[in-house]
Amino acid sequence: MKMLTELDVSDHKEVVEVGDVKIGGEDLAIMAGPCAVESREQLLTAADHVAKEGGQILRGGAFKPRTSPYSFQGLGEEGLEYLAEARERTGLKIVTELLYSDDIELVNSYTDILQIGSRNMQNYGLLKKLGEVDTPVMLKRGYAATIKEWLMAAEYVISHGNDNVILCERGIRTFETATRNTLDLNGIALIKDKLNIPVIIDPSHGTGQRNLVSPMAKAGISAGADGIMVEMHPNPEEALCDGQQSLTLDDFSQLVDELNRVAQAVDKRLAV
Ligand SMILES: [Mn+2]
Repeated sequence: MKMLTELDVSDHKEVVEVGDVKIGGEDLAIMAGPCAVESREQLLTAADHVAKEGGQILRGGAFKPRTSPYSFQGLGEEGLEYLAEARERTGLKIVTELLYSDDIELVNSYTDILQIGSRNMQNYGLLKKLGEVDTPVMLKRGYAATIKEWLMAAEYVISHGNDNVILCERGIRTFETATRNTLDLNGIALIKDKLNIPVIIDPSHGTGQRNLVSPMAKAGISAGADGIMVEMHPNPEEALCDGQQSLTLDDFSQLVDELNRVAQAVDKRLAV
């Protein structure tokens, strides 16, 4: 029973509604798009393809937390404007990362889901501020965080007033170096068993390799995830960020087709 108590998150929602898109329950959510918003043309090309294949949510970072301060840091508000234009054009919802507390008003004025990245999972000041908005928050797992620490981070947002929380498993750092991270499918099965809080799987960061994204996306859905978030780029070779793990447009089409069959096997459906 101790274990159950430790995994308890108060008043969480089992289904989070993002406009008319439901995350959780019987629906599978598909979130896709480039790691970073690089240009208007790049983003709109990606958005058109996500919409064409039946995805519901467009991802794209306007503020990028990069390991090196000399790497591309994102387009900032210009990137948010392109995301808003893509939403207008396709009807897709938008998910984008909020990196700094100071930007919460700005990012919240554009996005449908506020993404909190792995490096910010335990930024408690930021988490408390997220309690003050109603916008759904997608909380990525810290790359060195236990499941309990991750759930406690979610609890920060919920206990400060925002129960629209979605978790995202994106892999953790282990002794294994052959892949970028180790995607913790145990965590998905455990959370769905104990809590039924919505969980999205991110096999792009979880593996770091394009060829592993599709198999691990399917594995994540089989383990109980409520949807996927994948990186997809019109031309991954030219990507300014995470090209090696980005699907091509054709790869993405094939993945959606395969996910349809996996969804049937686990009594879920691709939400439209
Ligand atoms: Mn990325």
